[in-house]
Amino acid sequence: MATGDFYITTPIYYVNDKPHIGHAYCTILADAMTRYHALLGHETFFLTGTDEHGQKVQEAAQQRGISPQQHVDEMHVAFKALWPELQIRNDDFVRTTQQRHVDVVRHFLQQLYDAGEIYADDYEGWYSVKDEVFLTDKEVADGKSIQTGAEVTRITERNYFFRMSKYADQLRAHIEDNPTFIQPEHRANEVLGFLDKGLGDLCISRPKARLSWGIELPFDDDYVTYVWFDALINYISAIGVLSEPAHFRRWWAASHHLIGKDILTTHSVYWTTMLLALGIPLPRHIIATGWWLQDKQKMSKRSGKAISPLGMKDVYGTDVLRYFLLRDMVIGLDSNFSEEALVRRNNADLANDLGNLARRVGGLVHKWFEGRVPDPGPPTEAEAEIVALAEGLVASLPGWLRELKVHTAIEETMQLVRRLNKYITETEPYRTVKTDIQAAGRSLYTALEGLRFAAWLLSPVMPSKCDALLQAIGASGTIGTLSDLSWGGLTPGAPLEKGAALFPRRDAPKAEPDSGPPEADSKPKKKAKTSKKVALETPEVIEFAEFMRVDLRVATVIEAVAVEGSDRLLRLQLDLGGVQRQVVAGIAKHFAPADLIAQQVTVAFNLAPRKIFGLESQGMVLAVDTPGGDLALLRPTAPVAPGTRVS
Ligand code: ME8
Repeated sequence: MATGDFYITTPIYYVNDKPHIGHAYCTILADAMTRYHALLGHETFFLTGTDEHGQKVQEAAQQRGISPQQHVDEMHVAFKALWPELQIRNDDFVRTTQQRHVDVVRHFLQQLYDAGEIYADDYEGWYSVKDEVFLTDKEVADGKSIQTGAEVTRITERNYFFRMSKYADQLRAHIEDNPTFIQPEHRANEVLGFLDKGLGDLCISRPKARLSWGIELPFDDDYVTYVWFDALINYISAIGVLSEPAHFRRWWAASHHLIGKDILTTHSVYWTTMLLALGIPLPRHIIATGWWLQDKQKMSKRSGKAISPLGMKDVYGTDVLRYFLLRDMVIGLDSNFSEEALVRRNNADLANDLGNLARRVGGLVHKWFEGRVPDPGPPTEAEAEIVALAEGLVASLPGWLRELKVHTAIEETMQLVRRLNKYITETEPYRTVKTDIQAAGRSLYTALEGLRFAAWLLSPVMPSKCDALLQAIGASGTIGTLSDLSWGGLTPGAPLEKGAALFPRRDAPKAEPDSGPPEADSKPKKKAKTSKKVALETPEVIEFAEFMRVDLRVATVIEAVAVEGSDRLLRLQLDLGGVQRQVVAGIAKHFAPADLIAQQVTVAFNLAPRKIFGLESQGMVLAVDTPGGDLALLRPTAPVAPGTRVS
């Protein structure tokens, strides 16, 4: 393979229902990976498409009272039209009902039949209509598939079989000799475990009497082929395995199959043994992603939990949705999907860090430098550190991509953004501009240039927002390859475009639709814990002045009584040195009122008063959860005069 080629495929999606967030994720990830490789200067080819045959599609058409062909012609459009809206730039879209694909499937079926790799036999066993697979006794319990829970029925019929068992050892050797063939590694072990159980032959036909919607076997017109035998071939039919051999060889040598973990066996065992029998090299990599979960369940059309990706896109914008999906999922692991988490990401990373930096810096340039990129002048040590950080990101990117660490590539880029925010706070161009215009210009130039690096490196994730960001910082031209990205590329004097805020803050969504009734005591506590954890990863940076607006004081408890009707609340009377305050605190489960008398506590003094259980609470006592599930009060280690301000 030319080292600079990258061919990526997504699963081709069933058209028995509309696209959902799982489809959107896999396709967005493939798109972002393609764009990252393009940034590295690689030639790329990105294939997606639709899986249009099989029992599920036939049933969906029947339910609608239309022909399967009409159904698939209508349904595939939902996928095809969605991808551009999600800024997905696939090079081809394959449909398994296309003649170019059908011809290839029939050709290979005939080839395998002629070579004796396919034979007829009577089959008696379990069949799952839902998963469209035959199952062995070991894979069934209580009339259900152990793996998927789908109902199974016992059937006996004459069918055609592919000699899959013959290739088990060859496949095992390939997996063992190529540690990055199936990724992540634990999925390769899963496949080896599957092979250890003994590999049978694969039934690759369905009698037309039972299922007519499929590709007819070229050697027996009473049968159509099994939908997986048909679908898997899309990866090579679309790149011209028969019609354009040179094109095929080039891209196939660089092939990456991105799939969900639910279809690992079909890809790593069925597909690979089919290829071995056909004498076609195996794909270079099979990459299995985890699932987006909601309430611990896979989100998909089948579970009825699907959140429309279009819905999220319309509320928050495609770029924000893409950012959330790619930043919050570690490739290979499961992740939880919630609108709340998406808004948190938007506010912390995009509005607060990236958007805020662009706004601060842009505002100063417009105010003091006539809206033009300032002259950087000679750099100092502080700038050198930032240049090293930005250039380090560029150098690390190929490694992160190789290791499938898209979330790391994003996070490290955001660390640069956070560093730039800090740098602006440290170098104070808003102050130095009045005394040392050159120093102010240098700070602002450094921040703009850092933002340019961030825009390039985040462009595979948020293509249109990064374009807008480049305009806003006076960077002209389009994003090319990273070899064109070197520090100092911004031209002094270039105009910055004024525009609307790039990443507006969003309100936290109202209660999640599926979150169930709130439990009086445990719910708020749990929530507080999660939000603390997330905040540690992506702290919402605030200015010192903002922090100083919170008036924290040490107070002495002079009265503590249980609030009637609540087992959680205590009413505390606090002395702040001449001033008294009443605070209602949710600490009754951890402290006896008598033990609190004369204790010192820290209180947020200037909080707006709130009514809690009908009582006015004029502040908040600070406490922290202990690992044992208790609560500890935050207070000075030596006694101080009540009312002393914390600083
Ligand atoms: O299986 N989280 O099609 P399909 C993440 N036609 N990804 C998810 C997901 C979730 N909750 N739910 C689905 C098929 N996916 C076959 C494929 S390929 C030759 C044939 C993604 O419409 C994931 O990638 O059921 C999964 O493998 C794919 O959607 C299945 O889509």
